[in-house]
Amino acid sequence: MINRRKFLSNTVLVSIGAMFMPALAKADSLKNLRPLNKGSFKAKKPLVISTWNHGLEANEAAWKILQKGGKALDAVEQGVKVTEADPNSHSVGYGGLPDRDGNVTLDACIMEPGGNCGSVCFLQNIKHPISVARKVMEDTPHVILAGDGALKFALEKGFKKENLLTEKAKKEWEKWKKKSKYSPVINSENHDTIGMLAIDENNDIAGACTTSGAAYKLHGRVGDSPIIGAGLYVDNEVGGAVATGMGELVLKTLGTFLVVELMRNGKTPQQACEEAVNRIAGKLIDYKDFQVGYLAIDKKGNIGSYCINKGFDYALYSDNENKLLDSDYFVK
Ligand code: SD4
Repeated sequence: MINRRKFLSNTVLVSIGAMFMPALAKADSLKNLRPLNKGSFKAKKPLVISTWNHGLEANEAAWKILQKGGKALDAVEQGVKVTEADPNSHSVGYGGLPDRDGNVTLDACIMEPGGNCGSVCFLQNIKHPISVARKVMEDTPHVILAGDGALKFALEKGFKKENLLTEKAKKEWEKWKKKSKYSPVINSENHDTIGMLAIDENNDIAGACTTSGAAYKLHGRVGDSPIIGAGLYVDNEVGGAVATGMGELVLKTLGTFLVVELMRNGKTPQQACEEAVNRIAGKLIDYKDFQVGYLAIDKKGNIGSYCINKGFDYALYSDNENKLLDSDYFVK
């Protein structure tokens, strides 16, 4: 059993504490940041794009829908469900690494072309939080349901309660408990939330984002992924963006809303993603110790991505080809 007080004083104050410090002092001054690169590229529509290499499999499911002339909203929901159900994905749904007390707690949100959105956070024991988020969007007057209320709603809607902590994830957690050291590792080792954006035949854009969040987080912690404008934002007139990585950095800069607003004001998706990473680097101390990756598309099918540290990749399915691409990065 972890001694809670000791854990809080030793681990949270020292390790997580660095991440939450509101300091500006050591952050890079904005004038020192790298000039923006113009390199967005255009993909043929319809298209689907998603974070990390598990996006390849998720894109396949989304593409089946897009290819038949289906809706972007259905495509992104069905796409990310593949990752939610995959026990080998340790940062999404079933098989996700638990919080420090051994609970798998899930965050997800979805946004449709009409500007409606739905979200669940701190949800436990439901394999497909993205589908619950869609029900929140479609069947309630609300945007976010959390914790027990989200679970109650899911059960009322016919979702089944199940154990999401796999033996493998439990073993990892037990190994971690021996030291109880909270030190988030950047990149794919433990950051692999799936965020997905699609443009359908009608030229409508939708997005979805789902995660079990940062491994061994404090019980009750909610990240950026279920927060509209942080983990995901879509404006059907302009484009969409998703975020992955250390949610606290994304929340502090409201990253995906920023990316979409920058595109509205004339930036390319690539420039917008770079500026959103620059914003983090310009404001937040210790940003180099963490990974954040942004992925964006505009209404014309231009694509951009950028991240803090090397190692973020994403999957693009367009023109009958599904491929994995590396993102450019800030810390060089
Ligand atoms: C979070 N952004 O909960 C999520 C974690 C993540 O890739 O994206 N991992 O902070």
